[in-house]
Amino acid sequence: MKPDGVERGLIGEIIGRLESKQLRVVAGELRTLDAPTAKLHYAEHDGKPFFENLVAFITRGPVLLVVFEGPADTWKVVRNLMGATNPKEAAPGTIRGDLAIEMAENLIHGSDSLGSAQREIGIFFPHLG
Ligand code: FUP
Repeated sequence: MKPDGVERGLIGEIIGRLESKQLRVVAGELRTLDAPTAKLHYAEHDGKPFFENLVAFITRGPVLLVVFEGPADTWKVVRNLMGATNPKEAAPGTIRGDLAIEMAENLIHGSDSLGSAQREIGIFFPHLG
């Protein structure tokens, strides 16, 4: 969960939606990211016009880092619950569709493939790798 979600007091709401889907929390930590870690995490966006703002946003306060476990394709299940990247286009019923409005403050990140999940878990929870 991104800093906006923590700031807005939406931890319970957002984690609750994933838990209600029957995904299980297997690791979690509230942590303020430093810029090098944020840049590593978002390396695929390095050089894009929004990159510096994205790094400033994601490091402005604590994020809630959570690893969820599910029966299969958990990353896909989470992405479906998150909704589209741009909250203005995210479907009602999704986290972003119901709770966010600005692209730059879209509440939640989720890995977009099994490989991304492995990579990101390695960055934030190296002991789980
Ligand atoms: P997502 O995987 O849905 O989180 O989206 P991306 O990895 O494509 O983008 C990561 C974050 O960069 C988004 F959550 C918001 C931000 N972003 C912008 O601010 N502007 C853009 O044009 C694209 C992404």
